[in-house]
Amino acid sequence: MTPLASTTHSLLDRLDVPQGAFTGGSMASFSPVTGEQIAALTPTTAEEASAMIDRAHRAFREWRVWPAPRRGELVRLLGEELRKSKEDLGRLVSIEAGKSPSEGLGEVQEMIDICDFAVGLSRQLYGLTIASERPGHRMMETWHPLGVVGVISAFNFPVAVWSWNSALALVCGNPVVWKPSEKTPLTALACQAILDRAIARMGDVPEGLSQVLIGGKEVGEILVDHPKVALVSATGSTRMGREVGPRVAARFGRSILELGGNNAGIVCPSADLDMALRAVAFGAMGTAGQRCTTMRRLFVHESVYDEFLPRLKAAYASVSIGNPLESQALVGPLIDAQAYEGMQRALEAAKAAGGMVQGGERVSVGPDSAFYVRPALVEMPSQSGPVLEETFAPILYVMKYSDFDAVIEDHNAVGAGLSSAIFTLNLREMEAFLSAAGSDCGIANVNIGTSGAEIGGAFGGEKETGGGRESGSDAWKAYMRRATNTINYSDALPLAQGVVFDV
Ligand code: UN1
Repeated sequence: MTPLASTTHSLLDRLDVPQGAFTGGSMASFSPVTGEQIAALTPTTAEEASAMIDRAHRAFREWRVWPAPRRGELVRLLGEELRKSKEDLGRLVSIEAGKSPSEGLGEVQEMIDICDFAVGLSRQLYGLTIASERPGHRMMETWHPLGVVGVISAFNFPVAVWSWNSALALVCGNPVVWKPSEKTPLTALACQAILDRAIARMGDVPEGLSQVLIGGKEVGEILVDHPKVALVSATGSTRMGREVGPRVAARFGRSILELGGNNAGIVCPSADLDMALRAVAFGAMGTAGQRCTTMRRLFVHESVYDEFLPRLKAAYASVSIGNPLESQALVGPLIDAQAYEGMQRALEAAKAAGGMVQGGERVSVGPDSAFYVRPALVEMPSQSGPVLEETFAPILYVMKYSDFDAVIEDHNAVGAGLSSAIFTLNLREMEAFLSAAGSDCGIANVNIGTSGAEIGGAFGGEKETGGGRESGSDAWKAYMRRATNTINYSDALPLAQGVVFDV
């Protein structure tokens, strides 16, 4: 066994994941840090997956009648267990997704935060009381648990996205069946083990409340098509969402889609350039450009372009790139060879469209099976070719602008609509960007970058990003069904709209 494999195994042992779950199986899993194999898992068969969904559905019948604050108690215990395992789980995220130590820990913090949020929410699943037009009548809306929630998640936030969905689903009265990315199954097993500790402390939780399916697309498809999965919450590419959305809709299931982003920043004449520089650097290079919220396009006003660009180029030339397990480098590896090839293809296309590329080359960190790159900065004459697409790698396309209204048009002229940012000290520009005629994204920020959203707000975006919302605000409503109730406490039966029907 390689040293990294044995480090991984001892972490998994400490996290209470049974040995048999990650050794001796036919599905190899790799770490992007070195490209080495670190585990061999056993894929879930189609029959097993169906049986697990049936089990989850049986759990639903019990869990839905637990008082919501009691369900919240389980999530409170999950938050406690996550606090205890923060270091280990954060390190496992770094091993499996290649995140810097700080970002690995930050992802676990995001899980703790959503648990806290969900615990409070468990006492706030409010409905409205509504005035009835009929005398002696009252109307109200009641929110009920929905059913089994299927979660399909991506490699880049291998644990936080599960927790956004699970913490809310559990307090809302729903069991969860999770199909993690086949690139990051180990962190999923660790999350399940951590939740199992909370379940053991709680005592009488129904069996099958949370389960993990191991495997690729074929296993995810079972969740998508199964009639007992009431809601499919899927995070991944727009291509994936185009398949999942219609299939779930065809059986009248619900879906939450959190798909691609092609997020942009605008640096205005009055921008605090020091702040913009740091925000753009984190937004575009953090997580090696592998966040849905990564900044991929940057519009810089012509009056500050010549001052800002050299500073940005210097940041790109000097950013630390390295092994996240052995250094505090800010940029870790790409997830795999395909990601590297996709990045190179996009850079070639950018050159063909007149782009001037700085960076993007492979950096040698450890074995040849790991793919580290210097983030690429590409000055583009216009927004065309690969700039219109999401390439899941650290490429920032920079364009010069002169007119504010025109840059808003360009900003919105891509398929995706996840996150956006404006850097300005001008109140009019700020408000225009946030207005109905401004950014068309689900997230629009002022003087911060596009990535690193807090859990308190609803997370998600418009257009090809899929329209789903997860995490904070009232995103919980997607995990429940709404009943409208009309109660007649009078001794008469007046009909609505004045209709007469006397028998
Ligand atoms: C994602 O990339 O799917 O806002 C999620 C952020 C993180 C979550 C990203 N809090 O960048």
